[in-house]
Amino acid sequence: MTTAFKRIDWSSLDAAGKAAALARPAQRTAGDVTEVVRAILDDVRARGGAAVTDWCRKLDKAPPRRIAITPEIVAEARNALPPADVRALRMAADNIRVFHQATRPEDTDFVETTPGVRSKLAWRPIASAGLYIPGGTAPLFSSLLMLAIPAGVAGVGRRVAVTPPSKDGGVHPAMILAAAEAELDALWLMGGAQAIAALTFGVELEDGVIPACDKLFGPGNAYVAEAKKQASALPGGPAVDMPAGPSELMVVVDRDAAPEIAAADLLSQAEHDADAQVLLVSTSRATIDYILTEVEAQVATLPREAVARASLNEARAVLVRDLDAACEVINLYGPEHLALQVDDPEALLPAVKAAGAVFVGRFAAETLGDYAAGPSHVLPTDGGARTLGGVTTASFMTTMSIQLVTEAGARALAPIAARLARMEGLEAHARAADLRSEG
Ligand code: HSO
Ligand code: ZN
Repeated sequence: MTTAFKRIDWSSLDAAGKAAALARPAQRTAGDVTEVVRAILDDVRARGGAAVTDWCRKLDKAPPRRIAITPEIVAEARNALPPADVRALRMAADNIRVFHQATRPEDTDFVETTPGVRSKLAWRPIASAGLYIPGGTAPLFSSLLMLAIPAGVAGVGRRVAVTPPSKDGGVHPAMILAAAEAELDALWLMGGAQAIAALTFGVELEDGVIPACDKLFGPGNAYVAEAKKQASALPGGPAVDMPAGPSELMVVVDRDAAPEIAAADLLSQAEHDADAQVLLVSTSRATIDYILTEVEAQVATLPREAVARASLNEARAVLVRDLDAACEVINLYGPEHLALQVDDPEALLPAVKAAGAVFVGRFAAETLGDYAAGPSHVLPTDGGARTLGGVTTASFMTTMSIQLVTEAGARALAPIAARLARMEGLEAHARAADLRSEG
């Protein structure tokens, strides 16, 4: 057996050992990424669209291009795909829409804190969202659905989707169909830090105008992630959804788990990226052995074997005494995806506090969630799940409080506020309150 999983015996570790055992490996691509991204952002700020076009030509060998999602283009894309592919995409889009419509947050009721003083929280969509759809080794049209549909359901007025061109400078027909399913009016073919710069500053390009966006969403490579970070740090810069690094999956199994299923799930994540993180957690050493043997058998048959093997080099298999310890591992690591393949997985849920998406039981493959179950697959990595959820309609919205005060309410509350204002030495505040309760 040659899979490279690092074996960890959890009960032998102290607190520092546990933290070290679960540490994410340092990213290979740190180096000059920061400087390159800074140069691109500075250039686009100074020169606008011309700079974006230059960087696109230089890095992607194609100028930025706007593809209008017209009925003709959509028909052409549909004809380029087998009907079953078109139906699958439609079904995924429908499920994503239904889930996000049902989970869109609603305004609260008014709460009366003092007679005559009523407040509530109201949700509003943000005005514009920039959606980055990664290209890389595979065109991830599923990520377009997972961002643009929630944004649409939230009611975002302007959704600007960008994706790198394929090697021949074009776009996969499924990307066009996904854009149509999400009711986008256009798709911009451009990628990398220059696309993030365009969405940050707003630029005029040959094919049209890209508006500066209020918030930027979506996963991407190290340059894209760094560009989002730098953009959001600019004065008045856009907000960003979350830091998104390499994808992660933690599979928790007990002795009765099906090895071929656990192995298949681990590999489904490992094939994404050489930096993808996969972890197996089990109460049984024998089960770990079965699963690792199965991983080895399956990986050799994969078209993306080399990528998967590179990822497996950083993979870990953690032996735990019981499922309480498994939950300790989960919550310390905070995986982007968590699969619970144990006897009574739902019983474990209350103890699970930190995971982007939880796949419950042997039938809940992460793959189903990646494409079609409904919730967005844009999720926090790198332990972000300890404090952050994945993309939802709420990610595309804000709350504002609305406060209604009657005359009686003002009489009751203004003296209190005035007193507190004077305690803080803020006389103008106090007078503004006094005016409401006098007379
Ligand atoms: N597992 C990826 C999403 C994805 N999988 C897209 C297939 N296509 C990150 O959550
Ligand atoms: Zn995936």
